[in-house]
Amino acid sequence: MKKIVIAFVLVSLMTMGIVACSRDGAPTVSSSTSPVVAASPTTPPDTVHMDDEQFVQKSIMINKGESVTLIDDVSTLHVIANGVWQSNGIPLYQEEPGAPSVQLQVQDKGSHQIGPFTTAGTFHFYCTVHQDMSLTVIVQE
Ligand SMILES: [Cu+2]
Repeated sequence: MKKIVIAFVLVSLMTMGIVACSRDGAPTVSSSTSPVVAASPTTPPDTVHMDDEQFVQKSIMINKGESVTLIDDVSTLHVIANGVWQSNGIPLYQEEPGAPSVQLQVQDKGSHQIGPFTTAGTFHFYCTVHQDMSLTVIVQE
């Protein structure tokens, strides 16, 4: 009988310890996710993420003079250049008038800025490694 009581007390103490720990952690968590920063705590504006073989979004709209930050969410290598993947599966390198010249590698969860875009218009970029991985940047006046 004594052993059972001791075991019960031990379990109770352990449970209390866990509850105490989680209570200690709670205020820290809630303060770090305050409404002020909740809008976009990790993603600055004008950011496009990339997964294994695609831009997570196909297009982005920015204002003239701004740049776009490409973020590689995985370790996959992406080689970004001016141009598009055509519907026949063949890439077309084309540097559109007014577009910043882009020829860059992003890998290992790194990030890279393209721009600034100093001319209003619609500009196309593609990944030379992954078929159909294309991004359209729309620059507003
Ligand atoms: Cu790619």
